[in-house]
Amino acid sequence: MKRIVTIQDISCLGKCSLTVALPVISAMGIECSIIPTAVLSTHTMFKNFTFLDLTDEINPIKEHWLSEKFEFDAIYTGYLGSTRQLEIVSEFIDSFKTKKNTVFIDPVMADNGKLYPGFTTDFVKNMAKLIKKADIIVPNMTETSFLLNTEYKSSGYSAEYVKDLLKKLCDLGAKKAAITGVSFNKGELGVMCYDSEKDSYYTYMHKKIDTSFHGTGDIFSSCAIGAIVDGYTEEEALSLAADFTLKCIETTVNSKDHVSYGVEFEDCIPYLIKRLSAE
Ligand code: PXL
Repeated sequence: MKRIVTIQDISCLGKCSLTVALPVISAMGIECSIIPTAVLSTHTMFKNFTFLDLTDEINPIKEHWLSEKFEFDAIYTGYLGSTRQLEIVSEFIDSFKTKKNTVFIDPVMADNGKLYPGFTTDFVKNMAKLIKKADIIVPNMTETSFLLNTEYKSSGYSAEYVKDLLKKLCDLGAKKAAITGVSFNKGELGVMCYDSEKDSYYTYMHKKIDTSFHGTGDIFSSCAIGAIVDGYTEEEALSLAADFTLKCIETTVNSKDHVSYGVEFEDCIPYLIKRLSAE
């Protein structure tokens, strides 16, 4: 069985990070090993969330795994909580990177033009260093602007503009970069990707639903890395992940008692499995 290790927090309520990665990756028929980086009562959209830092557990877990000679088909990092954690995760990647496996880095730290609570420009600089280790990174437009230290544009940009951003992201050291939440026309949203080794671009657009929910980035990333490990090309994986995320948002919007702090992805797992068996 294929195996992914994902390194991110547990937000005990509010579906995101590990509470999304585990069910989505498992549903795709892939073992999901985890390194929890912190335990929070909720994600950081809520006030007064608790935060237990688990940074000191990462190296002991790594040492044990090395002694057992465990291997991973992918290393997928999400929400990381501190500069020190970034350094330790960087060493973890060095220890478990092989010629064949995929390092997938989602530089979770910002959205809608702003850093999430608790993140600093020092963290951003260190995230820009971590992504040198990535086979593929998947920042949104806001994270891209922080990584490149450029202005954040919420709309009114061209495909050429995004292509330039993608090249600059790969200049930071990632082999491939995909920017999520890209929109050129009203009512349309999608993902654009650049492969620096092939010098080729890929765009996948779908309809835009004008509501935003927490955790959708984690759903996208979990599905994308699951599909890559399942043998999909990066392009196919990104398209599937975009479709699945859209399906989760549509389903949530259509649910009478939905909340803004997490999408109803559970109801969309059968869709994902059907797509996987059909393709
Ligand atoms: O979905 C990204 C995410 C993950 N983990 C925590 C968060 C967020 C986004 O805000 O707060 C704790």
